[in-house]
Parts: sequence; C-alpha cells; structure tokens
Amino acid sequence: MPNEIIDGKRIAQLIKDEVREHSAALRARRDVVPGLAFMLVGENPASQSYVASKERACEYCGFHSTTLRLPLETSEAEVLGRIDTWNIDPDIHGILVQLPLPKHIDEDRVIEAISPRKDVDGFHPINVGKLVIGQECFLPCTPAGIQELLIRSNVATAGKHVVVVGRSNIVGKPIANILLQKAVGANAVVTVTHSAAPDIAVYTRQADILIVATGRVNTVTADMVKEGVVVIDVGINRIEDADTAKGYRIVGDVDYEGVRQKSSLITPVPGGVGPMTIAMLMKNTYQSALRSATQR
Ligand code: L34
Repeated sequence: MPNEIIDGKRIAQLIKDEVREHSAALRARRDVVPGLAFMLVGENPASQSYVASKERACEYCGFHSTTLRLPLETSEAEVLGRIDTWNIDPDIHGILVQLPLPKHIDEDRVIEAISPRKDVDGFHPINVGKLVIGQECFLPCTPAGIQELLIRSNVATAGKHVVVVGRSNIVGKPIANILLQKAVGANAVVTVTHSAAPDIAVYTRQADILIVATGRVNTVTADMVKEGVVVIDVGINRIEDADTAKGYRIVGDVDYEGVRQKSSLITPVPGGVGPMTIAMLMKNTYQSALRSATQR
C-alpha cells in the first residue's frame, strides 16, 4: 500500500495565504480590517503557545488582534464583563476565550455569553444547533480543519464509513455532525465510538476514514485498522523526552509508526490537524468581518 502523509502545515499555509489575499481585498474595497480578540486566563503553557501562534497568524493575515491575559484567580464576572465589551465593539469580529478555563469559571456560561455572530470557535449552542440541522454557521475550527484536509487531499467521503473515536464537544461530536450532513465534502456514514465501548477495535477496523480524538496516547494501534485506511490523528500529547531541547516531544493519539504501515494516508503530529485549527480560525474571522461589512 503506497503510504502518504497529509501535510497539514502545508495546507494550513495555503489557507492562510488565501485569507490574507481576501482580507487585503476587504480592506481595499470596504476599509474593514478583520479583528479578533483573545482571552487567556492563567498560565497554562500549552494555551500560551497556542494563543501566540494564533496572534502570529492574525498578523500574517492582516488582521487586527488584541489579547487580554488575565491572572488565574480572575472572577467569572470579570470574564463575562470583558466579553460584553467585545460583543458591542464594532472593530471586533471574533472573540476567542482559550480553553480550558480555571475550575472556578463555568465554561458553558462563558461560551454562551459570546455573541453567536462573533463566535469564531463555533462553540455557542446557537452555532452547535445550526450545525446539527445543516444551517450555515461558524464551524468549530478543529473539525472544520479536518474536513478541509480531507477535501484538499482528494479523499472522497460520500458513502464512506467514517469512524470517530472520542465524543468531545470540541472535536468528536462536531466532526461527526459535519461529515454526516448531506453536502459536498460530507455525506459519510458515521460511527462514533468512545470510552464506554467494551472494544473500540470492533468499530475502528470497519473505518474507511478513521478520526481519533481521545487525548490518549496509543488509542489506536496497527492491529485495530484495516489496510488502506485514511487516518486523521487529532491528539496533541506531550511526552517526556530527555533527548530533546525542550525535554518533551509531541505525539498524537495514534501509534503512528505502526498504523502508517497500513494506512493509505495519515496525518502526522505535529504538523497535521494542529496548524489547520489555526488556519480555520483565520477563515472564520474573515467570514465574520465580511458579514459585518455587508450587513447580513
Ligand atoms: N477556545 N480553546 C478554544 N479554541 C480552540 O480552538 C482551542 N484549541 C484546543 C485547545 N483550546 C482551545 C486549540 O486552539 C487545541 N488547540 C490547538 C491549536 C493549535 C495547535 C494545537 C492545538 C497547534 O498549533 N499544534 C501544532 C504544534 C503543537 C505544539 O508544538 O505544541 C501542531 O503541529 O500540531
């Protein structure tokens, strides 16, 4: 089986280049600069590095961005107040509160406080509901990035069996709903399996396209997939490694070396889905700015 890698970093760069062009045109035609507001509460190192990457992407795409870094002990009321200010700020087209939040802050309440029209993460219940019933909405960035990777790698999904491992609100549930839609780039037969299954291999072995988002190293090994499968590994796990400069390396949820012997296509970690999450955030923010400029 000829075995190829889906280069997420390369595809993400293509998307950022497209957004950059569109954003320059929007500025020239309508004098609108897409604006994205970030909130980062506490000092989670992974969150800090993801937000820094998102800020760099904004700059690359010609967006205006602002980041509010708040201490760990910030109250929920303070967070909600800041969101209210951004909700009515005409220069802000997207609001992103980096998750996870500290335990004393109710994530659901924070997500619901964001105007659905500025919810470029696609996490607000209004956008989640619209996704499920097939209405136009902001798609969450990681699942939107997965769909885009499949499309741009010419992986047909119509009538194919997609097996999703994991049922999170950020990845598992939305990607299942996206690929289930009767639409171009979707129309798949979708199975969602998760930690309550006695043996997930029963399901993963049936996958034409396997999407793994459990947050657990080695969730899927070579014996659990069929020959020729397309594998999308969403996991980002930090593994201690004294041989690296940082003292750790990043691995996915899939046993990459084993599984790639059987897969026709597979995403690496890093350089697979992660960069796509950021590219799709740029796309959503541009769309939001365009919509506000054209008053729909
Ligand atoms: N609100 N919170 C909100 N929106 C999101 O979309 C996220 N997520 C997840 C965590 N919390 C969030 C992200 O941005 C995960 N996530 C994310 C974003 C980017 C990358 C990974 C996760 C990424 O760039 N990964 C690179 C490098 C990984 C590394 O070196 O740490 C990769 O190549 O996979």
